[in-house]
Amino acid sequence: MSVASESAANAGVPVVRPGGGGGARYELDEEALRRVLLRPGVQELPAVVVSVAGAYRGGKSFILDFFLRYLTAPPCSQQSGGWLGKEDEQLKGFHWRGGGERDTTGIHLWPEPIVTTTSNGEKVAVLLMDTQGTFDSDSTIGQNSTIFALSTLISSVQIYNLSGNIKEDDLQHLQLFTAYGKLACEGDEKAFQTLLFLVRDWASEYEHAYGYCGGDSLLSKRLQSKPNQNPELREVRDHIRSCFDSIKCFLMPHPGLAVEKQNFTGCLRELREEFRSALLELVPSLFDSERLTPKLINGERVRVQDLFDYFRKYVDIYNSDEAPEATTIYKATADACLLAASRAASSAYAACMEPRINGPRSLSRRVLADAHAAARASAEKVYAQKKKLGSQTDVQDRLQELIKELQASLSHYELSNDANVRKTVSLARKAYDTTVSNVCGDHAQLCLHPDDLKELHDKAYEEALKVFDSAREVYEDEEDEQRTALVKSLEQQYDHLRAINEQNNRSAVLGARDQYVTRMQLLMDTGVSSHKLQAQNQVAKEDAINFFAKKRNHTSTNHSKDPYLENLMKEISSNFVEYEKANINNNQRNMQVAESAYINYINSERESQTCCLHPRTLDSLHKRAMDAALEAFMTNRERSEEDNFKMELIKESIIKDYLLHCYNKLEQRGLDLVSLNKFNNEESVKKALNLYCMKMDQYTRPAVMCKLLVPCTLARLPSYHENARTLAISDYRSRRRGADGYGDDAYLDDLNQRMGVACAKYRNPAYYCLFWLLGGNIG
Ligand SMILES: Nc1nc2c(ncn2[C@@H]2O[C@H](COP(=O)(O)OP(=O)(O)O)[C@@H](O)[C@H]2O)c(=O)[nH]1
Ligand SMILES: [Mg+2]
Repeated sequence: MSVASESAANAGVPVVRPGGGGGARYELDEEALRRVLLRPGVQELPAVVVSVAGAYRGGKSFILDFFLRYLTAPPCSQQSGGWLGKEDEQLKGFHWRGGGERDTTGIHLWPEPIVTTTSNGEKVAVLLMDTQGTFDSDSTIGQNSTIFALSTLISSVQIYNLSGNIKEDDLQHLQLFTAYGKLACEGDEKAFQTLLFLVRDWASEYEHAYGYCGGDSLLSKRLQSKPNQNPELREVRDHIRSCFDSIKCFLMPHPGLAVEKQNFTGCLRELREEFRSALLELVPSLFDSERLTPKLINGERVRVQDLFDYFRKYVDIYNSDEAPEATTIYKATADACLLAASRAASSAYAACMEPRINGPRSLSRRVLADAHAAARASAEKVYAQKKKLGSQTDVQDRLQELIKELQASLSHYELSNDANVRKTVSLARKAYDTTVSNVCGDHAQLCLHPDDLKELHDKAYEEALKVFDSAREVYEDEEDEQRTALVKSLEQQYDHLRAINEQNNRSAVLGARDQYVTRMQLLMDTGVSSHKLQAQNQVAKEDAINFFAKKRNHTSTNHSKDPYLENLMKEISSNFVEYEKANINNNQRNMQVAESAYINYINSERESQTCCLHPRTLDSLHKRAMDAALEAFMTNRERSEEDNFKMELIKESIIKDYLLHCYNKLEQRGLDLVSLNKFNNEESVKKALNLYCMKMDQYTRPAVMCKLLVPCTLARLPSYHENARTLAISDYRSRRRGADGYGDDAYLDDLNQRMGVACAKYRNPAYYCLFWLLGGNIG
């Protein structure tokens, strides 16, 4: 083993730098590269290229210098471990004390390839590569991707120097670098050879031991891809595995507190024992003659001088317009990564919203707004927690996009919620209608007492709101406009039902009144007794009430006041007043008929106004005329009645009621006849008495004329009296009508008595003397 003569340099040679001159993206320092690679005696040898890549101040140069110590140590000390150096020997080689300053990012090569021999005696040249990048902005990530990709393409062992642990973003960066590296590869074979995760300052030795042993177990845990794993994470792992032939991991302990001191020289005594042991395990694993890994491209060993061409080729590719800007790739990856984060956030949002929207209850405006706010907050949290590539601007922009998408989702959920509200409202309205239908299936037939309708509405309203409230989520202090609208529509429905109810109640009243009228009309062809009319009124009224009650829906309860029933009663009362008037008219007509019959009868029996009758004859005539009148009165009634027995009763009642009056009238007329008859009889008595007196005067005239004849006249006076009396009685009788077979006749007695009195005058001589005294003849 030998070290090239120009080993005086104590720093790596920068061969590739980002942002080179002449518009190229990357600058290849061909001169420097030639100086390293095209050395006689070395350029022909197969190359073993070990690269250490990672973030700034990660201890890369420091560890590279131990690689140098090993490679430059004599074989015996390589085997004994003496290669680690003396306890106080300062560590030299790649410049490792960065302090506050930062080395330019890019690829640095150790100026002299180190020639060594493999176990089968073949000479190979080992090239040490220091690749440093920063990951603090889009552009540097873009550039670093290229630098890292280049170093991975060129090296046979890529050591990914990480601090503390293999973190998720370390894997994501690696995915990006390797994806970019793959761009420059041809064929389907694995693009890269060996990857070694070198985890510095490993602190969880109890969990995973230092060295390869713990490294392997940590690695298998980190690179494990599980079926139920987030697809995004699984993809990163699958990709990394697909890129490398071999992947290993080594856990380095912390070197010790001395590294933090300003005067730290890197000499052995300043390093922890664990760190030293780890070096003794790590470094030979890379450079031991048994384990050297020559660089292969397409299965062919690559010579040192070939690397020059590869460097040029790869840099050209990344500088050409065909290759996408690393930034673009990075951006694409970052975008995909941001998209994945935003998808996860959207899913979180949906996971919060779906159960609320698809739940059994529709949400009020405020509840929905709050649900959205909460879901959005959890989405934003998920987004924030996701590992993301990309600049702060990209992260923020994607977040704004996400918020817009969530807002759009909200509109979608609002529509669903609206549909739910409509369903809720329709269920509530149905509950209202069903409650009403329980009382009256066909709402058009609704006929209830207004109080019952109000009660029914209240119950239906309560049912409807119960249904609505149970399917609605709303804050206690919130005014729910959907509920307000429902309440309004239920009130309108009530108004509608009230109108139907009013109409039906009115037509029930009309129907009932017609029922009453029909029944009452039966009595209106003829006059009936008031009692009968009252009885009929009662029956017709009950009929009407029953009719009205039947029209009412069966749950109608009894109320002390029923406006419609009251209306019906009023109608019936006013109708009854009319019927009473009509009945009086009918009866009066009947009475007139009866009266006419009476008069006709009397007139047919009596010859003239002046005829006088014996009072008993008159009485009997009156009774017969009365019968004729009654007959006429009753005949009229009988025509309209059907039941004989009932007819009899009616007759009775008629006599009792109207004929009492009628009788009186007829009696009055009878009485008039009596006084007329009395007058006629008295006149007849007077006329007969006059005739008697006239006759007696004739008989007594001679005695008046001559005193001498007085005694003779007085002697004949009884016979004169008898003759005159017979004449007078005959005259009296000639004026009488009808049968005269009555033994007693007061008028005749009166006539006889008055003729007796008159006769006494003629018996008195003074009667004659008076004439004489007066000196003359009376005749
Ligand atoms: N904590 C810690 N520090 C280290 C380790 N190795 C080296 N250092 C210190 O880290 C600093 C940077 O080292 P350097 O090799 O220049 O880092 P580079 O920028 O990655 O090349 C130096 O001061 C080293 O002493 C290590 O394994 N752990
Ligand atoms: Mg360094």
